[in-house]
Amino acid sequence: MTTLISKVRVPNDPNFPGFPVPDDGATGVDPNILTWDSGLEAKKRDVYFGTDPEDLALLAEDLLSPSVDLVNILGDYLDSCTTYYWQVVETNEPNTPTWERASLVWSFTTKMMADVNGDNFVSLEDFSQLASHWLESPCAGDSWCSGADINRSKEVNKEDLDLLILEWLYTCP
Ligand SMILES: [Ca+2]
Ligand SMILES: [Ca+2]
Repeated sequence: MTTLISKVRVPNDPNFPGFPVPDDGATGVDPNILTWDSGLEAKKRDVYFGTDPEDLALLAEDLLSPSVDLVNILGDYLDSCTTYYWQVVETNEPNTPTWERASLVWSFTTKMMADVNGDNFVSLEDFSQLASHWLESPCAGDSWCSGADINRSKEVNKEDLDLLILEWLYTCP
């Protein structure tokens, strides 16, 4: 059994995972995918994720590249106006790692999911965008039928309309 050596980070140390996307502290975002720059010589990566920075859950492990398909792994859409936290832990040798290096705990805050056009207000413009994609399927990839598939179910239908009504005339605090 090898004992892992956890190295102590210094700011912007290229040995550590850094430069998260979305940016640390970004607001009004709705990311499908989380990416970052790997530390030097990192071979595998685990990602931890959640709404409590003190209690993050393992989202994905043994990733070969610095990218995680957030929405597909969750199998769900993100909550509106919610701050999520995430942290990356990288190791060198996949099977017998001699070190692991953790990123800082990064965060981002989501927009309202029903704010299709991203102006931080749920209004007629969002409704008309939803209507223009009505019953479109399958919505996938990065755009989710231009955001009209509010709940990321891959179809624009009444469920999305219900979510829009729920957030009608609402802005994130
Ligand atoms: Ca809007
Ligand atoms: Ca949908």
